[in-house]
Amino acid sequence: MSTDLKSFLSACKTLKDFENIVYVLGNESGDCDSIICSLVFAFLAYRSQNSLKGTPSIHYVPVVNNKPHVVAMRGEVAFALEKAGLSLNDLIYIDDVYQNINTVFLIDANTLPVSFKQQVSVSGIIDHHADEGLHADAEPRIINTCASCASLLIEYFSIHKFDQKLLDLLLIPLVIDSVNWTWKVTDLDIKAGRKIFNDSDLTVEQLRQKCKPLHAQISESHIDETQITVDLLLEKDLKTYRALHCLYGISVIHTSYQSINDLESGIRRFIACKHLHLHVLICTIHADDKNDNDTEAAERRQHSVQLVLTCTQPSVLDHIVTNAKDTLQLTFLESSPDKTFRCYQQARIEYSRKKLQPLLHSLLS
Ligand SMILES: [Mn+2]
Repeated sequence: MSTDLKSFLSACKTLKDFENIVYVLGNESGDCDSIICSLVFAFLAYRSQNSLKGTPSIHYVPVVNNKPHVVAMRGEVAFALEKAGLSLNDLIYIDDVYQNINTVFLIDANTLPVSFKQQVSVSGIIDHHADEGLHADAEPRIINTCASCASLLIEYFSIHKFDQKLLDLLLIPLVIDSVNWTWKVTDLDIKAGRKIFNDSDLTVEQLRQKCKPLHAQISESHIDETQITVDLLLEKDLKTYRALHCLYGISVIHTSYQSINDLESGIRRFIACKHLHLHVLICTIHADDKNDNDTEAAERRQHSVQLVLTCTQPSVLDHIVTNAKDTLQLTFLESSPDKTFRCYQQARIEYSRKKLQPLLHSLLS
């Protein structure tokens, strides 16, 4: 029985009995939350089953739903793995196991990737995105709003003994996704934070203070997005969705669109290569919050959002903008002469991808 993550992952790589494998799949963006949560879930599911029955009958294998060279662009993933004594090479990537997948457990997602061609059953779901209402038989089927999927995992495994090391690892996506306890924090996240620090009285502000050094380390691990190619940048945090007659992608970056060289031609190339009808780029710019020493300052924290919409049919963009501009409070910035590439300032910053996508989806259906 593997007692640490590294030997667990190498044992997973040698499994041959594909019928009994449940692949624990994170979401397509291959972000830190997805990767760490699918890893920890698979490890704990394997271990808790092992302690119950001896030899596990089901093998839970964590899978990164993205390509290694794209995940390598996420400095924070390498940072988190390093804390757990792992490297990017220890992970199992979708392309290596795709052919063998019969059953998946979805973590940080509640639908199968649009790229899946074969028949796959979904055995369970733990996720914090908008519920798309699919896979009703999944057990468990936990879909709750909170900053990080890590909080749901901590709740789910609360009856088991959690090693501090695993809790410390889950703290990393929690700090990233809550922007150090200032963004989308719910009671579930606070509960998880209290469990991690083994202190049931901690306030959000205390959690924020405690995690400040970690948050600073995470920020330093980020790769400078202005230094990587447009194609890689758009792919780095991409999610693809299928609407009635349309395949669309939403990428998130953390710099202004103006700072990216050749963005427009890059997006057009990307759309053609990914067979997308529409691409939405969300530019989320968090100001440096090193000087925030109090909650009030955190609330005043500068955070701005730009939306870049690209579609070969300008009428589709007309439709989206006409119907979403009030909700999102869009201000026009610029567009290509043919209006198939448009940039807006988005005042409603709480419409991140999680909230924007269902809105977009309803407009495209
Ligand atoms: Mn997540």
